Amino acid sequence: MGKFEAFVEPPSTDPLDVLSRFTSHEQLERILRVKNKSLLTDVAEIASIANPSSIFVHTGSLQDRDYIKRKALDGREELPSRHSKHTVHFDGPNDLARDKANTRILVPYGEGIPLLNTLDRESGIEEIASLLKGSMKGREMFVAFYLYGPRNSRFSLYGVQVTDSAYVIHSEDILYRNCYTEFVERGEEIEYMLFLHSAGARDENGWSRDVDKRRIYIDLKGNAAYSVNTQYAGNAVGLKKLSLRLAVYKGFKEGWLAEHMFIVGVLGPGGRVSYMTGAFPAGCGKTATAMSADTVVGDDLAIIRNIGGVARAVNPEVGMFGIIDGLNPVDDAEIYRVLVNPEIEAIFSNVLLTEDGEVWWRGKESEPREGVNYAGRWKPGKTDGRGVLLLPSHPNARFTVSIYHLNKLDPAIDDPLGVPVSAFVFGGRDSTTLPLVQEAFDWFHGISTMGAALESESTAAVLGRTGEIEFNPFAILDFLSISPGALVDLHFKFGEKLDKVPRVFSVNYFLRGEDGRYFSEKRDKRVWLKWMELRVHGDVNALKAPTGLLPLYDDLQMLFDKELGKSFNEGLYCEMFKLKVPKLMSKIERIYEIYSGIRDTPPLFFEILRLQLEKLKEARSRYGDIIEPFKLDKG
Ligand code: SPV
Ligand code: MN
Repeated sequence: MGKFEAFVEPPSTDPLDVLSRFTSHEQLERILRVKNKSLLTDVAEIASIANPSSIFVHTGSLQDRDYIKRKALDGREELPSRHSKHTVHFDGPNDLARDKANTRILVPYGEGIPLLNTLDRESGIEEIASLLKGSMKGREMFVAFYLYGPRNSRFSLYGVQVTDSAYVIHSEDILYRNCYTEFVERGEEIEYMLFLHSAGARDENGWSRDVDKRRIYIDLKGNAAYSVNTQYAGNAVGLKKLSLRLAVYKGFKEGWLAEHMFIVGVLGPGGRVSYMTGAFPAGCGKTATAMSADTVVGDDLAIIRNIGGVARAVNPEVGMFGIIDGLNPVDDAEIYRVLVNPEIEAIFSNVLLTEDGEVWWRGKESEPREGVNYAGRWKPGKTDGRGVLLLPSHPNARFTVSIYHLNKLDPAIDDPLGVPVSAFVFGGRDSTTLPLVQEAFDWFHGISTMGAALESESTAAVLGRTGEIEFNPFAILDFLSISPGALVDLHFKFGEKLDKVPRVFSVNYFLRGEDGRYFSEKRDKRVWLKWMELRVHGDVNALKAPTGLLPLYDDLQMLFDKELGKSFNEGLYCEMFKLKVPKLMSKIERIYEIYSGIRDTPPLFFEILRLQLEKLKEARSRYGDIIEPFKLDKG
């Protein structure tokens, strides 16, 4: 009995009979080597409903990888560029980002999850089955197997992707480790996440035509996700963010963390390495922060478990799907070098592809020339229907490359036990309120006032308006499958059981002055990381603010000089670290109010927030509304 059994007509017979209708002898052999009955049933049911012309089973071999790339080009899902290893993919003008409104968690009838977009499971599956009906007619259906984590690791999960898009599989070939072999060797024992995707009907450009019927449903009970009428990777690549929701749910049941976090190593005195994980909403400098560290384990996702009392993290991915807009050779030297190397395989999405085959994005040294982009033909000066200038390359344009090309790749990338985490960092896009960096008083204070209280202005990574301040706990609200209250509780309990509890920090690169100018430059990220590293080891002192511990001016001055050869004046320090008490109080009040409506929030969380408010009130009566950092005592 598969997930779609009720929708197969005539009712499914033996999956083998069904599969043999869609497969050549060779492909049938490949799938039959995977001895997992429920998987065969799922694939057979999907094929009966979607009716592809054939099925291709990806074994992970080089030939199969080449076949997928060729299919992506033949089907014009990817366009060639001047360099044979660089291809360009366009999602279509109405499919350029994650679709929050149509992404839902399927739950039992009558149930809901606070703040999440849910739908009753039966209706959701029925809707997907009807949208899927005949959707792969005339197209090949690909079945591919990927690991979500290192090989031979207790952290890792397994995913099976079924899709009619060669671009989706090509992306996954870059982003994840293939595990067909593991499925052949131990198929029956493997518990897998199933990802079903169809781009649906396509228009003359190859873009999904029925984006109004775009649906992304996450089926917790079935350990599956379904996505139709879309191509944008955040909606379509199952192992990316659809898997994250399934992992969050599994982690919640089993007591570990699936996070929207980078994992980096920061070098400290004497050559020590301190690993940090950092949660930032999309478009808030997460990849850039990762690249500014000394070593990189991951730039987007982390699975963190308690191993012998230590929080250890692995990156479930081996590639990056990062924002390319603005990447330039000065601020982003590490990744820029990879992206302009013609020998490195890369997919560029929603950039400008010029007539002479150059891939152009904002940040390239050349000027953009005529070509095609996310909205069709483009030339300098082109406007949209309302007279607004069309950007040559989209703000959510992205690159897909393997992480193994980074010079800074951490040697532990494939370690089944991951790396020990000594700091959790939370960052958002907040122009007005939080100081540049601060350290929490302890785990519970940090989880409550930094992780659970994260707010950030919306960006182009999600369809809809940008620049609006949004509640985004742990920078993972878009990828949650449990209540934010339960997530706080999970973090509390996770920390409680550790012998070595990570320190918690918040950063805010986006703080601006009244003239709208950012106080912090892109390359300053390195200084904030280095300060945190010194704090982890108790090497520098800090100022005790009511909301946390702040850096001393002298320490930052030393780090700016040492890391960037840059002077750092006291006036700027004051702007970055002065506390605006009324704004900080309103933030805590807003957060308190939100969680008051979430029943499973632990009582300790409210206690911490009340205490935080008390401290802010006391400070206000002592110092007034604005507190200059120089007035604070050392902590
Ligand atoms: C994000 O939006 O957080 C991303 C890209 O990392 S996506 O795959 O769209 O989620
Ligand atoms: Mn992300």
